[in-house]
Amino acid sequence: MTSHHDTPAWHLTGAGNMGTLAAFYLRAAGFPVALARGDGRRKTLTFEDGRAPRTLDIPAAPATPIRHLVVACKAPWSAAALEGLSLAPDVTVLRLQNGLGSLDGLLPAGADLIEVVTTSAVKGRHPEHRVVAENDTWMGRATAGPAPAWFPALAAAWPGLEWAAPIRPRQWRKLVANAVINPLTGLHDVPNGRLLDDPDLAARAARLADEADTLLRALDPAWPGDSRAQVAAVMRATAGNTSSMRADMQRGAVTEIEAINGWLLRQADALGLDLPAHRAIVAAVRARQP
Ligand code: KPL
Repeated sequence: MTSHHDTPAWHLTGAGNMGTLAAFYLRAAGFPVALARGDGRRKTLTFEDGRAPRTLDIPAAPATPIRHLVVACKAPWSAAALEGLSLAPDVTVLRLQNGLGSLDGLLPAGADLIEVVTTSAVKGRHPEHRVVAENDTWMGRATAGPAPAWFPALAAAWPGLEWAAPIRPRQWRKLVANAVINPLTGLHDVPNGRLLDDPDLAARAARLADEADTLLRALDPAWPGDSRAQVAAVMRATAGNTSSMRADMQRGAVTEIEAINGWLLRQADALGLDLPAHRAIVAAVRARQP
């Protein structure tokens, strides 16, 4: 007999690029995946490595309550995406979003929150999603501990997926890269690599990286504080890319600034620290969005 512990049935909220990628791998692992709300959707995934395109049908949700949920909507839409969903008291949530803290206060007290940090990249818009890079992906909780029973099956189907316990160092690294690269590329409408080539932008990036290190060191004295170099490596690896915030700003959408640099500012406030470069850039992005 198969119990739900062996074959979790997943619900998905946010069937954009990352949500579609997660649904594709969950399905490849043999797990049912349905949309948490709305009508079913047919997606096409294409790959840059010559693999044939794949069609993915994500049906509408079967019966609730939801026991396994992927949250892959943009961070600012989290509250709206979860509103009215019937979540089991011990729901397992995979959070596949930029930034930190976007589900705080939105989940049942007994929820098992598993954070996902990925360096994979998917482009395009519904219904066509182009998988441009399958790199490393980490899943883990804020605390150390073993992976759930379903994890090995998923890791076998999801290239580069590893369990990270705790997830925090991975999250903080990604957060700093996003906090430096995203608002600068969005405000100046440039690809990521321009932050290496333009001396003025490079200096601003260095200040943002240093301020982030100051805060993260205050939160955890073991934080390595090498963000300048780490972020420069991301800029080099993604030099031709349009960051997600630049893309949001180009189409006049609300950005993830509150979950990225806003999270840094909230932590800094709580510690009585000032991060003037982050304060200024958050204000500049807010002034430019709807
Ligand atoms: O994750 C990213 C994003 O655009 O949100 C980076 C790492 C900055 C790559 O573009």
